[in-house]
Amino acid sequence: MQDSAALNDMRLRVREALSRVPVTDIHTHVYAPAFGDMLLWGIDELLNHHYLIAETLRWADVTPAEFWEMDRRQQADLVWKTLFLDHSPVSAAAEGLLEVLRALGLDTASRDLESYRAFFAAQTPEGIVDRVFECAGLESLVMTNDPFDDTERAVWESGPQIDSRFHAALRLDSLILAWETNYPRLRDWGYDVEGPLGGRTIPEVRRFLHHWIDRMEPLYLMLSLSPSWRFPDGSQLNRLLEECMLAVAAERGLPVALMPGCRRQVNPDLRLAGDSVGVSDLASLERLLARYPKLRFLVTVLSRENQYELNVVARKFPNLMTFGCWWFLNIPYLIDEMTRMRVELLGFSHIPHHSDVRVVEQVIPKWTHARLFTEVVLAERYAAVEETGWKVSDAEIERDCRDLMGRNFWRFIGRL
Ligand code: FIX
Ligand code: ZN
Repeated sequence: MQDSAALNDMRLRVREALSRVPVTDIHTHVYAPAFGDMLLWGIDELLNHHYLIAETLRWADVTPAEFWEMDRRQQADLVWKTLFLDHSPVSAAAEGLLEVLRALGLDTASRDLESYRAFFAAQTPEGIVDRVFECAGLESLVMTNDPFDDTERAVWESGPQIDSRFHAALRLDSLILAWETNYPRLRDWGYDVEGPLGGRTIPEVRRFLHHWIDRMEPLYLMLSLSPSWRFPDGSQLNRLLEECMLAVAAERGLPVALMPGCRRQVNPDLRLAGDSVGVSDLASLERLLARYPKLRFLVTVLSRENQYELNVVARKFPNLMTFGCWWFLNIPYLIDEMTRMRVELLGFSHIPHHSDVRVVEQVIPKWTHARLFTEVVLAERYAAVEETGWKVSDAEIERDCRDLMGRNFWRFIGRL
């Protein structure tokens, strides 16, 4: 049994260390200010986050179709009324929004949505970004960048000056998962490709990838995978994965981020909120890791049931770096469980948190929770270590925290 005074003291030491270490958020869906309206911020965007929309549509007396007919402000009003006034905002997503308001100095007790709107109306995107980076203790973040998104592609093609705290990640779901829909667009852009991957298709897709790597300078290439993904299986998907994505990653010395476990659009009426979860086949992941020992894979898996197995896979393959508590896993209950399991199975050789935020202010609650559970778990583990007579210094605690909150990522991707 751990002595509670010793544990409290250790919590203070870890908290202190965590307050000093810079955070890198390795996967988000926010954009730098140079991307204009693609950077989501402000109270109406916070209320219209798809996590809250899914919760609202469980109560509200409107159909999804009626909801999408409303304008952004009416939608936000409905989310506010349903989740904050008609019921108490206890879900992780709803409470997180209140943490944003509090951190920005707004009075949550007033429940005055119009005063929150007035506050945000007086801000600029650059000002909000600076403020939330400061509040969240964030040094840099990684965006999710899709060349098939017309608005985004136009920005990249205009040669934007991107805030150096925002890094790119080249997302390939549109290319690989939606090949049948999107290969004609490659043809429109001058690539000599064919639907069944014949002729010059593979070298031409590689040429497309090189072009976008040159343009975006991404830190990694990225793909989500359905739970039904199996490897190897000779499928078109795996050919695009191996012969294009992994081949180019190897040529360019880039790591690959894989995200298995998402079942897209189980309820398309909910749009972005309509995706679900399923248990993935991690033996397939093992076979991939074994086939490509020189490639580095960042992996997060969506189902809770896969987490223990994923840690065991990480023990077998140093070319695997697990990261974050993805999406539905990003609730206090599971962040606590997952961080504990990872630290006990892997020590410090993992990346415990990423935020996945879509609205920039959301980094505040995400990183508050990330730090809190890192503190709770590490304090217990350090206290257990010290009970043996071993002593950990403050400098060692800070070193370990720096690794978890940023340095493991930069080292793994070869940029440290
Ligand atoms: O595929 C992904 O990167 C997911 O994180 C998102 O698409 C998802 O909609 C999300 O916002 C989860 O947090
Ligand atoms: Zn994401």
